[in-house]
Amino acid sequence: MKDILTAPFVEEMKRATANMYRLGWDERNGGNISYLLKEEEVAEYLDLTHVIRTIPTGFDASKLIGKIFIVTGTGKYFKNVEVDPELNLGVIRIAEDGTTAELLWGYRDGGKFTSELPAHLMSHIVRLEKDPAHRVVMHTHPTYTLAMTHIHELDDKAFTHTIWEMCTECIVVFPDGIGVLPWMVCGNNEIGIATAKKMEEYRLVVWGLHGIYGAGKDMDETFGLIETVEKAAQLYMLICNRPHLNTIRDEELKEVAEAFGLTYRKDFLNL
Ligand code: 2HA
Ligand code: ZN
Repeated sequence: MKDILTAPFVEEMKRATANMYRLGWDERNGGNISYLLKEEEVAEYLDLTHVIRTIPTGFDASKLIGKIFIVTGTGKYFKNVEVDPELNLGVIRIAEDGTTAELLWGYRDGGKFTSELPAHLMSHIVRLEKDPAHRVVMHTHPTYTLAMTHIHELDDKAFTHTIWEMCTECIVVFPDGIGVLPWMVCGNNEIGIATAKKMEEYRLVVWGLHGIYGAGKDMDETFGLIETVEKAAQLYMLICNRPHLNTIRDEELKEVAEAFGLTYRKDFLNL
């Protein structure tokens, strides 16, 4: 059995959390990541018959029975993941009952997975139905995206349109747009259901006055989606109170989307 601290999936979690912390997105215990792993890759590092303990999830994830995830821990700080992965991360498998997580590694201090597990697992279920290659759900508190939710209308079309307008590449990176939820209480099944509903249409879901969710087929794609939104939101916050001399017009957004042969949200343009 190989040492799990050398596993590529642990390394990817360390790198992602460290990057996000240093970008200033994940203060204190802010943010969480879940990453669906392949059974055969985990079996190189862990005895899959050895369950350390079981933890109730509080909701039914029957569609994910037997699936294994590496997940950031509740109350744990992104800045500490790279220093002590076994304390701050856990590898869990959804048990036969669909409502229990079997801990295979991690949460060494008796801890458990992120309080946002409902939003993560419900999003995984929806995104896997859209794309069997889907793997990662990431939640974070990027500063400018969050700032933008204070001053911008919280509507899918309006928000996506403003972000697309900020830089040419945005429509190329997320032609499917951004879903937006109003302020809601976090950490419960209700926000999980609302997030997953948006994930039927989008890989990006903004939580008004809280943060953002991204979903993708690997860590780079998911991180890249969020950092592109954040870059555009930063541009918006830099220019929103100045006269706009130039803008990317809707005909030009259409031109870019067509030049790249993309299926995009045509109904989000005013043409
Ligand atoms: O895990 O970000 O939304 C801490 C959070 C909750
Ligand atoms: Zn959060």
